[in-house]
Amino acid sequence: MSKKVDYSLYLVTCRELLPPDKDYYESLEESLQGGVTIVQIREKTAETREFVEIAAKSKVICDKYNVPLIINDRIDVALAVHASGVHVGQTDMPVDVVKRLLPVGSIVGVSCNNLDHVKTAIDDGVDYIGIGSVWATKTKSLTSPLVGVRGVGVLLDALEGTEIKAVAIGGIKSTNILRTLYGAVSQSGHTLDGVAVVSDIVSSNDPQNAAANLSGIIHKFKAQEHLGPAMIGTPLTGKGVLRQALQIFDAIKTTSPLVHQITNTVVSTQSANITLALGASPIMATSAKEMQDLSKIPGALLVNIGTLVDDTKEGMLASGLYANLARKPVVLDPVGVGASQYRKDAIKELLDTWQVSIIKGNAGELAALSGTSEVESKGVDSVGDGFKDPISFVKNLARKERCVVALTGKVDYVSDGNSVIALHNGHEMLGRITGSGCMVGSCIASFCAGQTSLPHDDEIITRGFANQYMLYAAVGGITVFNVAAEVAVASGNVRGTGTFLPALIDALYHLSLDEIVLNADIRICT
Ligand code: 3NM
Ligand code: MG
Repeated sequence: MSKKVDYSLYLVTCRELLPPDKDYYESLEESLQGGVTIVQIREKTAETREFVEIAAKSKVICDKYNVPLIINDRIDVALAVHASGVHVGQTDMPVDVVKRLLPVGSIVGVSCNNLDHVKTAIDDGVDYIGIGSVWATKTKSLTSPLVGVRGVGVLLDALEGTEIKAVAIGGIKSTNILRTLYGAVSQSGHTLDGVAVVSDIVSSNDPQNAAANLSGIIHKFKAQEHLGPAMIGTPLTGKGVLRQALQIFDAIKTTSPLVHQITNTVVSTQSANITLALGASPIMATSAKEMQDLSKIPGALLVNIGTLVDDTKEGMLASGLYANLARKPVVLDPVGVGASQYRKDAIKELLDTWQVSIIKGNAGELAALSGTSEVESKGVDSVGDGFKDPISFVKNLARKERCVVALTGKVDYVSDGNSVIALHNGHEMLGRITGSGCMVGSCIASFCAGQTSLPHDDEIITRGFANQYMLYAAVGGITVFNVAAEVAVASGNVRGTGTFLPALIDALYHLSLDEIVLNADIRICT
């Protein structure tokens, strides 16, 4: 029997977190008025009599709003107040016993932290699972590792083909809920049925507003979920993509958008110069303390981990979060991520903290990032010929990370998880100077900023990190840089690697639309 339950905004109560002087029942009712769709009463220290009284009174309030009431852990309390169901943890009463004790049709949910938990929950035939903790939280002392936004998707995969619903829990608030909803996705594209929240609602003086805020984001997200990668005018043509890229190129020249770059110490000057040559405006700030201010300026963010240290990592974590909030595109260049465990851990932390719009890397870097050993790296360089099937690789990684992926190499491959585009421009001199990959990152970020400056008549909640627009930015950034390299060598001014870099900057500075059209080699892969 299927129970029609709206899990989208799942409130878990906690009297200890109420603001001073805030009445528990008043807070509950206000949060229901704000759009909470299901309530779990969670009492860890109340005596049984008190728990039953709270549950009974809460039930009356929830009934008024036609919202199901779930009891945490206590079957007896649920039976006593005719609750809609029970939620149990991994060390609570086993689900088969819970189901035997509760009336037929009751909702049974279970907390899951890993794949084994989910598999057991499927065998037990629960109605929903609570996946957590996704983010760090002070509300509950955690005994299991954090799942992380990207880890949720792996658990959602296991639910494919079942009717079991899923909510995420732990540290979810108005500032990270969109990242949570957008980033937690199964391979076949299923997202969460809802999010469960304690402190962001309960500890608010205005729980109605707090709930309405979350509910608003959830509903907008759900309404726009169908606007996936397919939104790009399909079928794509090389000419069509080029036209879009040229439009952005033009927008960069006319609006000179700011491109915030936290990059490595080897390349920062040339990255700033290449950005200027393109007509955009670089700012190379690294301190976490200035990230909030910088996110207010429109543009895009580039994060490059080439010479990562702890302090800059703090700046990167903060900058991406603020960029997400401001719906500003974020480009990640995971330089040399395969070289050390420190870099691997850092990339995981960055990708679990914010939603990236574009990931750009060579085969070795993207292999390390995705956890495959198919391609090895030597320091920051990729070893060997790259992937056997680069087209499938970029497409799958783009789906998994919910972003555009650009794999650089002799041929560059760009995918939004739907289409794959091969770019055949470039010159072998690029491989002989330092920082050409990093400069490509600057060009892509400049195109993201240019894209953001273009007028849009539709309101898309995930705009800043929505891949449907970022595909053109990635193609544009890579193409103009590579065409500039060809033009630089053809100019006859290059005598070696020393003169190549200034010739490249000059070529990009003077690059015309005609030159791009004449030289660009953009091919749609089938
Ligand atoms: N269960 P907040 S985390 C009740 O991981 C609960 O199963 C969790 O509170 C789990 O929204 C959690 O304030 C607390 O972070 C969530
Ligand atoms: Mg429990």
